[in-house]
Amino acid sequence: MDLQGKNILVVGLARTGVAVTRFLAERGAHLTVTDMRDEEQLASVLEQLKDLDINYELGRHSAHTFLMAELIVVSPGVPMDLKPLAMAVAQGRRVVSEVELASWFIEAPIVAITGTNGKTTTTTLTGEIFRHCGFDTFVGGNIGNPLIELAASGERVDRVVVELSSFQLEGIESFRPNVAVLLNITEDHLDRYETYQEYIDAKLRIFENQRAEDFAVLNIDDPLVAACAPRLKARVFPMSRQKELEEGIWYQEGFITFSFQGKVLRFGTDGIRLKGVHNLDNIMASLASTLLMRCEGECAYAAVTSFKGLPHRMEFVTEQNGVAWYEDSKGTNVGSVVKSLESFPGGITLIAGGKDKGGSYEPLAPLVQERVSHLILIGEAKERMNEALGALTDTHLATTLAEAVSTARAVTKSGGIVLFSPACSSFDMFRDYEDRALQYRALVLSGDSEGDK
Ligand code: UMA
Repeated sequence: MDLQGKNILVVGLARTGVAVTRFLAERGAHLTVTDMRDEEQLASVLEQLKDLDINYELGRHSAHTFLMAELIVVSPGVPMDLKPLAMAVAQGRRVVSEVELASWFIEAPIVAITGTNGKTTTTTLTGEIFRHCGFDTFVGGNIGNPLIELAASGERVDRVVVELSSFQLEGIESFRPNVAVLLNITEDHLDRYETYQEYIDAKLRIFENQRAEDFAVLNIDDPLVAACAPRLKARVFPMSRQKELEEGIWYQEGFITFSFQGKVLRFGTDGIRLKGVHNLDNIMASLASTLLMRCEGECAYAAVTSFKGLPHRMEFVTEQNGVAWYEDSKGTNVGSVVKSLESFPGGITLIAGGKDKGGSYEPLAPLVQERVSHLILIGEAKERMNEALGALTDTHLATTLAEAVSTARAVTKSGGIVLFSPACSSFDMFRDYEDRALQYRALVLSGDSEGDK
């Protein structure tokens, strides 16, 4: 697509917006950039872009600016029902997400991965397998580095692995992955979507432009995922931990079996370092995607066995006075915390809470009752979580994370586990989930030095 002289509006100027702006400016587009944050709040970002000729509309979004654009590129964090955006769409303006824009300039085969949980682990592992098997691979998307960075670099790669959120999928038109993976769907982001169905519909758009020669890797143990199979144009490649399949990938009694067009490969799971039943889904999805895209079994398996997992996902921090402290700051929704609680048989002190996304906390109730000895709640969500879960176990409300950690230290007996797995996003009290993780670790580790005194 020729961008020279085109009137393009970029909405949102954080990580995605900066990369998109640079990419478009370098291709001669006539650019306007708008963000609700003002000049002062964006000072460091504006500094990075000061060599470019750009019109800015900061601290507000005006309908006029949106209507003047021939093409509007939105960041994932910008809701599509934003009034000026909705007006622009109604008047026939073209609105796309950064992923859609990037895909116009990418020729390499794409594996796209979505689902409520496990996306980042699966995306990272899929990238590791491709690289280990000798394919030059770009890994990006919701994982942190926008896909447009690949287009901007002009680099030629053999494979692209992209993690996609429902937000990014909302703004696609022709984006077509050669392999699309749907891991699972549970309630999330009800602060952005009016209904759970809207969230599901956004996720399912990953398959929208696929053709018969493409693959849809589906976790058929999840009824919502399995239900979409009959409607897909791509070849369905099922995965399961519950049943043996004629063709697909499945787990049974210590072995993962991959079967496709008469080729059958078996991989033992004993040698795999990544633990937890939910990780079997992530591993199967990664193996399926890479084996379907010309990786050899032996080489793919070698990459799986050497993979240690991701930061901020059920990370062991330290042991103090017989208490093991874990950090799971990436546990940003209820489904993810369910998986984390399932990893321990009991004796858990759970620190949870943060920015409330409007979903139900009820799915946590059985596990809280069975395995959580103490529940410590923080953040905006604490009252609502307390209403749903507070009566099920010994529950404390804390004003700060420091207070939560010190309460956990006081109530957890030797042999117990303290798990920080918020079930919420971090933006009420922290910059992001990484900042939240680092603050928690610092607070926990300060207990190490107190113990030395
Ligand atoms: N903004 C406006 N108007 C609005 C709303 C926001 O101008 O109405 C501005 C904000 O002031 C801010 C910018 O838009 O300056 C924020 O954009 P953004 O939220 O899209 O932030 P990025 O840094 O570009 O990060 C995004 C993804 N963020 C979200 O989806 C919220 C990152 O996913 C992703 O890694 C990055 O693009 C690169 O692709 C993060 C995330 O939290 C990890 N994702 C959610 C999740 O995983 O649950 C979906």
